[in-house]
Amino acid sequence: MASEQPTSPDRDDAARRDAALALPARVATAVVGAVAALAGSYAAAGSTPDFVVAPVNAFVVNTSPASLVAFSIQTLGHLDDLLAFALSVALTLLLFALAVAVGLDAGRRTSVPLASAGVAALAVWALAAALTRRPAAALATALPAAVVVVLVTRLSTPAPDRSTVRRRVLLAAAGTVGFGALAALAGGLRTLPPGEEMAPPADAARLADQARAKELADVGDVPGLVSPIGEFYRVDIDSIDPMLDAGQWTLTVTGAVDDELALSYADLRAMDAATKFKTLRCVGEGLNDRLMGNAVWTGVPLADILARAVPGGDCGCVILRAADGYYEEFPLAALRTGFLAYGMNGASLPRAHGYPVRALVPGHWGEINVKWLTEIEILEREATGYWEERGWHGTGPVNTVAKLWGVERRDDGTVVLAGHAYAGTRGIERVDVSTDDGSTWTDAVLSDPLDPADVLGARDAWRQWRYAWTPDPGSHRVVVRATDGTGTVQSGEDAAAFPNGASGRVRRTIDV
Ligand SMILES: Nc1nc2c(c(=O)[nH]1)N[C@H]1C(S)=C(S)[C@@H](COP(=O)(O)O)O[C@H]1N2
Ligand SMILES: [Mo]
Repeated sequence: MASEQPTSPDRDDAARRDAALALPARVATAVVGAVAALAGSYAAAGSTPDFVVAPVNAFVVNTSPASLVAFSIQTLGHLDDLLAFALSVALTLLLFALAVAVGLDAGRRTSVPLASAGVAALAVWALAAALTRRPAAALATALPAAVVVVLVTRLSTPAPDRSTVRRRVLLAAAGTVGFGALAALAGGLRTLPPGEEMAPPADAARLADQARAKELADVGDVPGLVSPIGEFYRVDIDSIDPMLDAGQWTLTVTGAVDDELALSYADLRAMDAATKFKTLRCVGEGLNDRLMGNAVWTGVPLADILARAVPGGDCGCVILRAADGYYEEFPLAALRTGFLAYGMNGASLPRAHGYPVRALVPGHWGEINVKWLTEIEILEREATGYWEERGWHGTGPVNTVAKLWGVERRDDGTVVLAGHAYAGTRGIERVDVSTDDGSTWTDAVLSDPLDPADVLGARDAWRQWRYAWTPDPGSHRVVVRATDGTGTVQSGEDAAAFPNGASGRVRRTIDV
């Protein structure tokens, strides 16, 4: 005899609820919850290493195979950073979506009210805390994600059907967009530049005036001799820069030294300051690219600090370490001529350029000019720097280069060619231009050299050049080359930036 299976209304309801929250709805809820979690994190942390995307970005960057990094820097240039960042955001969203999904799944296995939201909040919090190691700040990710889950899974009688759940997901998504906008504002305020105010050093204004006075007239839109802070190129391993508090910052000098030192920001500021020009150039830039800039830097000569520590060690080498996990090894002799900068163009060193303190090493490729500097370790034996582990050779002096950044055709038929030339501490002696593919050469006009104004007398700043020319009709192959202060002419051998820095001469075809 068939017995009637009594169906409890409760179980019916649970089944309905479960069916309404089918896979597509759970996926959508997980994604919306993940977006809310990221927005919450951004609202609390801004664009700082406490933002949950930052550690994922650091992981992506540090685990990318060297060959891929070299390839994408050369083919994508700055897009490479953007791509890595987009990938990091996507990966972070995926991780948080999984955490929310864990909650949704747990909720389906129990009739405890709000179990989904509770478990989702816990999973999201644990993930954020593990990524950022900031358990308290991680709450800012858990709360918005939990609200999304509550909005979708909250109990109602009768249990929601699919279309009700769909409406709820849309509502949660719309709410998350609004919350995201507010979070963007709040995060933006959190990321205001660090507040250290610096009275402009007198020398900074004097040097800026000097540079302006020495700039060549009539070079079109070729940049001036000092790069404004907002235009100074930037190269960072991570997309999100460290945000350091000068009051908490210390620089240690460790390793093979007679006296280990720990210097505070106040200690540095109390030392005798110097202000000087220095040009920086990235080893990874293409021959005629613009990852090269010049600024007026204020800070303390490293010789004064090393004199206190008294370095020894057998390799004559040193490694600098930074708050973003970056490290570069190079000869101690180069560091002895170096400089710790806390000012740039008369203002406090900006966060993007290493606030509160960066190293500047005369004449060397940008990469050993370590930003957000935290430690100088004098080594006993050779080590390998961040970029050298990835195949680059960028710890030495820069290659000589003349850039062709301006080609201006005048109504009277003149063509004005102009650009910048840089050879590190060797200085630029001459720039020649050929309009016949290198058969004959003519001197360009050069801007007067910027004052060494450097305690060490090093002439480590670029010069502008200009060449006005009245071409015959036809096609002309223009080539430029610089000669450094030792009389050595810029190499004519073409090489890509990887691994030793671009070499060869900038060429351009000009049709008249
Ligand atoms: N801590 C740290 N220092 C760093 C880098 C970095 O990623 N992290 N990039 C280096 C590279 S490759 C260059 S070319 C210069 C660029 O300095 P800028 O960003 O101030 O122009 O900084 C160097 N110092
Ligand atoms: Mo660089």
